[in-house]
Amino acid sequence: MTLYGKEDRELNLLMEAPEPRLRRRSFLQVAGLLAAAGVAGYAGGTVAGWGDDNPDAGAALAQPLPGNRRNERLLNIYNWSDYIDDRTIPVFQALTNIRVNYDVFSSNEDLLAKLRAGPTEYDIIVPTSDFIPTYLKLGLIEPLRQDLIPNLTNLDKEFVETDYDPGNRYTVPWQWGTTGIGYNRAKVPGGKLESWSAVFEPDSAATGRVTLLREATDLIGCALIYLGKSPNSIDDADLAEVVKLVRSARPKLKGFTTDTYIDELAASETWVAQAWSGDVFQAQDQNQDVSYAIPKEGSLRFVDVMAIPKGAPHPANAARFMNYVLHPKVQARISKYVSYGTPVSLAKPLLPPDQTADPSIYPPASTKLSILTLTGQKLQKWQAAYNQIVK
Ligand code: N2P
Repeated sequence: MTLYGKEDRELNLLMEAPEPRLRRRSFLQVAGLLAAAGVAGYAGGTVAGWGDDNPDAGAALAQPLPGNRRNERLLNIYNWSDYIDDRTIPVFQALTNIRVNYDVFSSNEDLLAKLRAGPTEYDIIVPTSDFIPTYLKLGLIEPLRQDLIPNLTNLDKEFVETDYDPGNRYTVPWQWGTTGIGYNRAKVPGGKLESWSAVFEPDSAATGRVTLLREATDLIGCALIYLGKSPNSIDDADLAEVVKLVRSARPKLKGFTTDTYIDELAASETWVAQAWSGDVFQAQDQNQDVSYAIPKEGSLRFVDVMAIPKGAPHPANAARFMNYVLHPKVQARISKYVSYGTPVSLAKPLLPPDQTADPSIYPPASTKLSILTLTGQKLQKWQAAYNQIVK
């Protein structure tokens, strides 16, 4: 693979001064405008320097691609909100002449419900890895065209030798991170937070300024950790304690959210939020008083993975996108922007050293972090507990 071609437009894009951050809405507007310009607009984009990452060149850009169920140069992606930079999609479109529709969801529960409701148009979805056994059991995803994803060899071993999908037959990691607390140093006593008590037993002075994640696994898992239980417990008594704890916190909460807390923290509208690591750093870019903590009681680590819904219209286009995303320069660009961890170590030399050295983004092995497993009855039991808390 050519990493540093002379005319490597990807590298040039990466080295340019960072753009002001595009919020979710403005990103979608940009994507919409690009899409409205039509695929012909992208065919003019040169592919020089892309080398063996771009098998399509010149006139071939207009031809249908083999391996899709529908003969269209189209790709429908369904990813989490605030989880991509503003260049990756336009550059992919320009390089491949595949038009991308990019849509966002806000929780694993929403994503799974949508997929269970019947066929969708999506070619790529990005569930959290602990949900993969459920997707497989329900027959909701299909094997990848690995022959179209040679960059799978770029993945770090720990993202290949997994228990949820050994050998990446069904999934390709997108980014990974931790669950913790985003907080405003100017608003919390002593300017520092260290315990889950800040969100599960909030200070009265913070009433209406605290949010919890609207995501069953993080909510239940972290509450179990705070209560000193196993983060994988399905014990009825443990779950009853979790329900009691979070229900008594409710009157002090602003609410449960996964897709508004970046803006709320940035605007100092909220002071304390159960949050995913990179999201908090995105808020910090806008408000220097915002900090991130992995509580002393320990927390959770997650990997979000790309997968192809069974029967998706454009599985070959999806595989091409996965291959593109595994390019170290693309990984670096996404990771730099969203401040989550990359599963491709080859991308790390291309990232700002203050990011790769940041223990909040790349926690040392000594940090108390668990990875959830959602096998057996756990999902149903946790969902029931979550419904008693949130609904
Ligand atoms: C990005 C959300 C990360 C997803 N905004 C957590 N699984």
